[in-house]
Amino acid sequence: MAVHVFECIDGHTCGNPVRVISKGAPLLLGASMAEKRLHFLTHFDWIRKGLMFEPRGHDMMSGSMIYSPTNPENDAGILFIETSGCLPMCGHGTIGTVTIAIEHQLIIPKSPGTVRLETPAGLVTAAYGLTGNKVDWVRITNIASFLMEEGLKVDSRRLGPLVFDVAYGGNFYAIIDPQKNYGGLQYLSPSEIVHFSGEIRQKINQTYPDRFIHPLDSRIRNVTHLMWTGDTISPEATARNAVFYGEKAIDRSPCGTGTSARMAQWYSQGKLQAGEPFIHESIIGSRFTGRIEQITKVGDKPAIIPSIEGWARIYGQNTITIDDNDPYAYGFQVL
Ligand code: PYC
Repeated sequence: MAVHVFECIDGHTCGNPVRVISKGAPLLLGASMAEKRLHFLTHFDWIRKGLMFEPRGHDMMSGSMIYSPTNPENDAGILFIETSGCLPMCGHGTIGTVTIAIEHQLIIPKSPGTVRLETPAGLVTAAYGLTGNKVDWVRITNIASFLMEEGLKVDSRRLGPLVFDVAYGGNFYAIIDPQKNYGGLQYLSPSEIVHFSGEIRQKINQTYPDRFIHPLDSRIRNVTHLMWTGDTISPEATARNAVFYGEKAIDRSPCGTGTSARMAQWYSQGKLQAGEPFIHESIIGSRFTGRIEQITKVGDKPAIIPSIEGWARIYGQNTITIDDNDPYAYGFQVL
């Protein structure tokens, strides 16, 4: 029996939480963050559960641990932890982690103003702007994102037949745009999104088994996130979305990997060109600005290299203990 102590710095990116574990992260084995992620999931997942779920966290809690890079040209490696697991890539998590790491000097970049980060999904660079020692904004250049499938069908118990596209932006997204049985995000309440999404995601992965696999990394597979789209709140925004993930979470930020996936969808459908700003609004109206930086390919699929700019703020520091003697040491969720 032991009491495990974790020093945490808590913040949020455009409303969605980011808890950076500054002390107490376990030593991980592996030649890349993808391998270290698997080592963590096999041996240390209790840490994620204890720090993310209730009573120390909540349904939307997410965070990260910072590691030395495996390639000395890079500045750090990053492991994302969430109630939903360990994502290959997390946009809001990267923006928040970079803000916290720069302000608290957890990462000293080799080239001030840019952090080169090894994520399980690949190399991500993050430019940032400072006023004094506060980070005002972070712009990440994400991994290659692409439209995987278009016009697939699923039957929702509550909404009836729905058509969706699947795109990758660091996670696989089923994107549900307005159509006959779904008028748009503005017609659904947040609790309806949570109630409808779990069943739809399960049916999508059951109906299309082994269909959504990253062409270059078969460890990244299946639709994990659902994106509901709809009318913007502000006339300045290009588009709005609500991303469902885990069992009960809706991203409060506009979702970095989701924005990347949606820009890839728009690019492939001729609705967005390289260099055009894509102002993506979240369920609470917070915004990321995306841009297509480069056109590329993933396997035989046309792909984009997207950038996503947003901001994060720190709101506290926490020393959290996980006591093996606590019946809820490894958290719980009320579903
Ligand atoms: O920003 O990429 C993101 C993200 C994924 C899940 C929650 N946020």
